[in-house]
Amino acid sequence: MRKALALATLLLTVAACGGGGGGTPSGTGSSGPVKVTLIQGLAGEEFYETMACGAKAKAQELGVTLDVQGPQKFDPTLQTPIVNSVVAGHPDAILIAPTDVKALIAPLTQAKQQDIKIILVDTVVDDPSIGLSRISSDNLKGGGAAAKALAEQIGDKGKVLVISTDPGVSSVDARIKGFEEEIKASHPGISSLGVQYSNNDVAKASAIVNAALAKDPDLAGIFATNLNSATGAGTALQQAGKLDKVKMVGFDAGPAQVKQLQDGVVSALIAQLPGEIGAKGVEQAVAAVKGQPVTASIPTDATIVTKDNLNTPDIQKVLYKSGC
Ligand code: T6T
Repeated sequence: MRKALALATLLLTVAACGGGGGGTPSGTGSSGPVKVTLIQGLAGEEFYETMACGAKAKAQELGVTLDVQGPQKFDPTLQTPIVNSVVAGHPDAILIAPTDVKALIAPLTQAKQQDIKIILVDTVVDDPSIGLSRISSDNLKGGGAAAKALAEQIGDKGKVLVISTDPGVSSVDARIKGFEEEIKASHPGISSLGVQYSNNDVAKASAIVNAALAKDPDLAGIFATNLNSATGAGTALQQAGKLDKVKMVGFDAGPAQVKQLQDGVVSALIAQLPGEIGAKGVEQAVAAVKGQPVTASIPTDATIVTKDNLNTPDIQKVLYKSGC
């Protein structure tokens, strides 16, 4: 486990990126600080709240006026009205985590046509012309690391199940791809039962696990591709008394997930750097508004968290928080 986990610590150097102070943005004609709005994928969820904290700190440092908004569910039908309302207020730039690769293309195209600079954080849309900068974890690599970690946990053999949120979310789709490619390429003793979708709902993730345990009592491992899927899956394993039989690796490191790690419910978490994603998003937004160079793609680090390294200072720094 330690070998795989040591190897699986992902170091994706963050590309240097342009920054810039506040002040009168070029091309907008308006005076005063650069105005930026961060549109989260889900308000109140620790990944996006940690992102907002990073964005707020950078905004304060650069003299940027930052507004943060987000839908109450990770749902494009709820996020789109927020985008439309923000566009009507005409900020200089929008940072957004699109909740669907296709559904957010039209509203973001409207924003682009009004010369609002768009920075994509965490997730993307299928239209490559949208997003002057795209900032996220290397999710394909993260999925591969999860596969290595889970294989180590289950003795490189047995049935595994992937639980994700919804098809069409770029981040978790890439994690699934990375996971399945690694299993297929290097773990012949492991058979994947495929992917089931929790719609980012904790209770639904639990229900999926309960059904999977009934259908495949010899289930050996679970990969949960995001925070709520992992929390729900872990709860089901604990309540079913299957912690000794089924091992789990989950993406993200929110408070509930860290407790599950401490309680032995989950074997490893893959912590992203949402705070850094938010901060770099603000930097790129200011650079774009001021006509300075912008970095098109910025991959950020992801780190495997285990019981063994949880209390080290470096790991404590990457755990998500509910507010700042
Ligand atoms: O895993 C993160 C994020 O990277 C993903 O795009 C959606 O789910 C989370 O927000 C966690 O809930």
